[in-house]
Amino acid sequence: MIKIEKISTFIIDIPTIRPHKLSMTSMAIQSMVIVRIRDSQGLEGIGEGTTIGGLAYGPESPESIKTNLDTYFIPLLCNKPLDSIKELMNMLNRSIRGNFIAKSAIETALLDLKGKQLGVPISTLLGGSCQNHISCLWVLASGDTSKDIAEAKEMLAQNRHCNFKLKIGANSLQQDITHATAVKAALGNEVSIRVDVNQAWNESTAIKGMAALQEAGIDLVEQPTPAKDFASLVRLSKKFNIPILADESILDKRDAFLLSRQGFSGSVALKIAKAGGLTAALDVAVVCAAAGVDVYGGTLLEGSIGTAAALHAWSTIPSMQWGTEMFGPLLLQDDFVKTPLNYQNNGVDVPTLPGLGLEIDEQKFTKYMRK
Ligand code: MUC
Ligand code: MG
Repeated sequence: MIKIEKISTFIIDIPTIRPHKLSMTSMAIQSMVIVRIRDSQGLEGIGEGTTIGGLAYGPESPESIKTNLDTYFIPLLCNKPLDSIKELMNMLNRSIRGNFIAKSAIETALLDLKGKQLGVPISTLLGGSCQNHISCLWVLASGDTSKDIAEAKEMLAQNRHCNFKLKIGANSLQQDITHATAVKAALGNEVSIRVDVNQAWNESTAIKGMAALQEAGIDLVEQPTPAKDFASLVRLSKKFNIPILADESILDKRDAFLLSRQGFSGSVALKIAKAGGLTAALDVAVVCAAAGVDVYGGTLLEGSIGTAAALHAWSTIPSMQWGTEMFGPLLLQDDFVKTPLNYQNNGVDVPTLPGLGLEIDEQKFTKYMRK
């Protein structure tokens, strides 16, 4: 019987190509927790647990993810048979509350390992891919309108991305509206522009903001109000034609059920990190499909490992009406996988090699490892 022999965790710090400004923080570096699981045959699975801005985005930080993995997860997993990933994840979910990002890192590494054992990509383990190339937008968040416009024009010229998301909510409403209107006017009607407020508005600000964004031709408003304020999302989704994308509000399938039952008519951002893994994120997609709610492939700005894991999951969803934002690796100055993901033609290819389809470059890994 093949067993889990050893699990190691690392924090990898890589600088971003430019400051990335969100409503709650500005990022100059991304810190990724990497999990390496070795089985009794000597094969290795890798996983990633990553968040944004330390504790600025949510209750897990890179340091807490690593500590909790080392202290609580690893003793539960070591020496366990690798027959059923579902049973291992059920065992973790029974013993450990929350810690969704850490759980996502573990499930990714287990799936990578199982895929390598069987010689199939993770998408096959999840039932099979419906698409091998997935659309991917770019997030403009330099904090400067003219820089954002120049960046978008370069992406359009290279055919690298044709849709954009603006990070707003850190400035006054008037400044944000002026910014979004200017970007939309400069890029034109062919280009889809969405905004992410990251919970920064209350409902009355959101009413003013959404009216102005709708007028400016913005296509989608992500998480305008606080995560727990389901009632405002429902009211706003009924009041405006411009659709709302629920992000921080929806962690798991129960959130998706409760929000849609209250009459929410927008869309939902899926993230493997929010849900606690690939299968849990796909469960959210199933609830959304049953409720007639569109889905979108979201990121917590993971590097190549977390991004590839999500791509395998999203590839099994028959249709993602809003595409994805799996651009995380492109925001980093360097990578520590031997062959990075292939971004082309306004999207990214789903890897096809066994497991995640990625291999660690050990020299780079050591270079960026937090000592
Ligand atoms: C979020 O809230 O959507 C995704 C892209 C980005 O720039 O930040 C994230 C998080
Ligand atoms: Mg968001």
